[in-house]
Amino acid sequence: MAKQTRAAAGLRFGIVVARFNQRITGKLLRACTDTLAQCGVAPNDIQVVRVPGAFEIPLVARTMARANRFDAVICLGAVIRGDTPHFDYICEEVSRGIGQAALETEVPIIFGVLTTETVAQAEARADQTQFNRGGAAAESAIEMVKVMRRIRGEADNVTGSNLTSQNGQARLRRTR
Ligand code: INI
Repeated sequence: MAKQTRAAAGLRFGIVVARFNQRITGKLLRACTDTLAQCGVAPNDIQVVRVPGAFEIPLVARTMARANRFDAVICLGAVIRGDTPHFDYICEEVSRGIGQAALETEVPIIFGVLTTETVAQAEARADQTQFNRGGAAAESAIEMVKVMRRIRGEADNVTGSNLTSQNGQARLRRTR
């Protein structure tokens, strides 16, 4: 269990999570919200929006980012290769769409979407006891909020300044 910190207290996060492959995306979501909570984010400062599949993530992520209600948006999904080129179309669109939304809105939008060849690969990356991409996405979101605030010269009320990761669980190392 990671050490509790208040490093991200007061920050607000939107999470967009795909229902497709819910057995996996549910675990990503759990690790993501657990990590945010461990870093001091209040439950009321987290809004979770569910979408049918990864393809729908970019539109909702962009809309959340433009709403001026979130310091960062975290995207969670699991795209697993099947027998058709469907996988490639979805992966291309979700990655391009998330990247484009972040550049357009200048709000950190984190790519926590698994793109794997097999179900086993996806399960390994959503395992609570191993490296979990949902927890890592939460860490990246906190770090990016801090990075953007520093670049903009804004007050940085986030106390830790270096995030380190252990099994996808956040640990903050205070450096000032
Ligand atoms: N959506 C996923 O999130 N993961 C997948 O693996 C997947 N596959 O394999 O089909 C998937 N398809 C649904 C897609 O994201 C859209 O929801 C659907 O096409 C409607 O637009």
